[in-house]
Amino acid sequence: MRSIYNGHHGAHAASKEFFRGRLVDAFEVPARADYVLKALQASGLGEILPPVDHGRAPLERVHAPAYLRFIEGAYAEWLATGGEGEAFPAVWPVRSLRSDVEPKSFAARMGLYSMDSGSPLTAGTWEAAYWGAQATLTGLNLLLKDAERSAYVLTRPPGHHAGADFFGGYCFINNAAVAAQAARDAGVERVAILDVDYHHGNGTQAIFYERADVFYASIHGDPQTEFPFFLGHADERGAGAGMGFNANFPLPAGSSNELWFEAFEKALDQLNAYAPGLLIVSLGVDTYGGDPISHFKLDRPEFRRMGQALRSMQLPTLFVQEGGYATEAIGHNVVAVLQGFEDLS
Ligand code: SP5
Ligand code: ZN
Repeated sequence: MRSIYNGHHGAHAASKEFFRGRLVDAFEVPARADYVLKALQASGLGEILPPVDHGRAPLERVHAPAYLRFIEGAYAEWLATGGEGEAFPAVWPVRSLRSDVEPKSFAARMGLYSMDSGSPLTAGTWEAAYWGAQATLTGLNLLLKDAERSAYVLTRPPGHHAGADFFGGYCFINNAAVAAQAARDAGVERVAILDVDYHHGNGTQAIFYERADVFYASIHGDPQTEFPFFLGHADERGAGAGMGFNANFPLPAGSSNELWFEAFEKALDQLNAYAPGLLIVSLGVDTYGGDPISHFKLDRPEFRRMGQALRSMQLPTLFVQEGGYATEAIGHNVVAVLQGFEDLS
């Protein structure tokens, strides 16, 4: 399996994030990808390629152009308005407030275009996120143009919490959604997205919620207690034409591996029944027992088993890196999934 490595990821380097009203050390750090790269190189899984630039158009198929322009210029605005260090929002247009008028105030636009205060925006956020999307499109092309069976996209910041016009949960551009839309635009009739990150991919779900051509399924910590809190319940099954093409499997924090795989198999069954032409895996490995911010218990053997089960779907499969915060272990966990998929030992 070949990989695409977003060599620009280090441009997005936050040192702190807000948690319980204080700045704590950031969890989503460049070392995450550095460790995965090291493990990939040692694994002998296959070539590691740089991204090809596909331009802005495929990003605008998913994200509002005004949102992308905002992210691109936000850090310069932050500095120009007297901001120092990493940029955070502090005010949001929640219920009864208007989000259809874009305010002039930078602070107000930070809120308009975000969902949390835990996702620092830095000088190189746009560069890293832009090239992450390009890396994902490059990986997709290995499947669509070169007819490869699978590819892995090593990138950060992650993507699945980012909506059409907001950032949050460490995510700015929704790489999996960009790839799914690009696959549709290239003629793939039905695209399946399977999100195995510990957190529900609220952005991905929302982007495709009313559509029948992209099926989103996710196994994640119950939003009653786990981020992103406000989406990811089992009764969210899609709307309008998309009814029946969204499947959530929330599990209580602390759930056993047995429960996790039970839900995972149910998700695979639903995706199989959908008969997709392509599978995109939002590959977060924050389901790892040693993850510092999550509460499932998977370990190497389970990650390998996950990869083996994904192979049994017999679909062209694009793995896109999402979360995973046990920095030194991430690489081994990712490689275990990919080796399971390749059925290598
Ligand atoms: C892509 C992804 O996995 N995003 C996750 C975003 C989670 N944001 C909330 C983090 C809360 C951090 N809690 C720290 C607890 C330390 N004891
Ligand atoms: Zn996560």
